[in-house]
Amino acid sequence: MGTPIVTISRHIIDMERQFPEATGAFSAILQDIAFAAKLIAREVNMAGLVDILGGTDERNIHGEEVQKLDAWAHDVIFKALDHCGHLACMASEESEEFLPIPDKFRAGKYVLLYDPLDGSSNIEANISIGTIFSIHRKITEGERGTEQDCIQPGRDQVAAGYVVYGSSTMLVYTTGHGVHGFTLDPSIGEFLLSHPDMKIPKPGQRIYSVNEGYYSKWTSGQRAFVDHLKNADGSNPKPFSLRYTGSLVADFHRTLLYGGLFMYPGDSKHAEGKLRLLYEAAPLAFMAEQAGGRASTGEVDIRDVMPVSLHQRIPLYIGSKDCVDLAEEYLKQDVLIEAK
Ligand code: AHM
Ligand code: MG
Repeated sequence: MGTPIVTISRHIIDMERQFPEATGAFSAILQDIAFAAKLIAREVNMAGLVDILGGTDERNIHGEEVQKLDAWAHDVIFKALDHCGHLACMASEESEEFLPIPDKFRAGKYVLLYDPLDGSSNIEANISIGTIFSIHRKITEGERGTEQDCIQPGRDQVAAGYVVYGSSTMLVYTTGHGVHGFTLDPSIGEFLLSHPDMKIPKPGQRIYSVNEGYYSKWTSGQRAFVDHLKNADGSNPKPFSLRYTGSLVADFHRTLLYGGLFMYPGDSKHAEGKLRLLYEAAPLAFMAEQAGGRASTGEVDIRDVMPVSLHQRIPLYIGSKDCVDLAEEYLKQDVLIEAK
């Protein structure tokens, strides 16, 4: 007998069996997310073939161009989960307001937050893009969810994960019991367990990942840190390698597999950086922590930040614990430099 083939459904059910109090709600939500991911994977793979590329005329609330596939993925995830009966409400990076469950459907006790298609500006270049999600418990009274249910600290997440649409499609998730990765076998349409209990390697590869084009806008501490990593200041025996795709899920996935760190710092123009706390930073922080790594704002753990609004941005330093710790040390020396 060879190694058993574990589908994502079997894995979720097996995990849930270990917890007698589990109701099955969780399995159902994760399975619906996996279903939506398959639909999105199919569309992403077809993107070069069909007339689905290019932007709509609309801009999202962050002032960025919304590409058709983003809007479509937003709808697909909502519709895959609105009727499951386990969600009180949802919130998506592509929607200004939180998303109530339609009145015609039963509401449940969980809340889903998602970034339907992160890194979508990379679609036409065939660079990997991704979906990011996290699940919280509903915290307010009443049958239906409210915006307040969506605005919770990362520390209170009950599950998080992402899907990377790359050379293969992978779904990676945690419920707080390790990080597990599944690869989509397109011939049978199933996610199969390919990366059980993922850990960021120690020592990890010496890789840093950042958009260094913003160097002139960075603070002195941020500049000093990157100068150290690449040994521009002569302080590092061996320079780190730089890898940056501009697609957070792809950059994080590599960091999870190889180690090193990804960062999207604040700068003199955007003190909070670019990435969203609830849709991007907090879910990946849960994954990093479960894989033995860390995620920080540069000052405090991402998971401890109490959000104040749905679309709030936050600086992000994430990956191997030693690298994130070192970033924090350098950032303590920060003196803000005027933008050039
Ligand atoms: P998006 O949510 O609009 O796709 O933007 C987020 C993306 C991340 O995937 C990536 O890390 C970052 O934007 C890249 O930004 P930049 O081009 O400034 O380096
Ligand atoms: Mg995004």
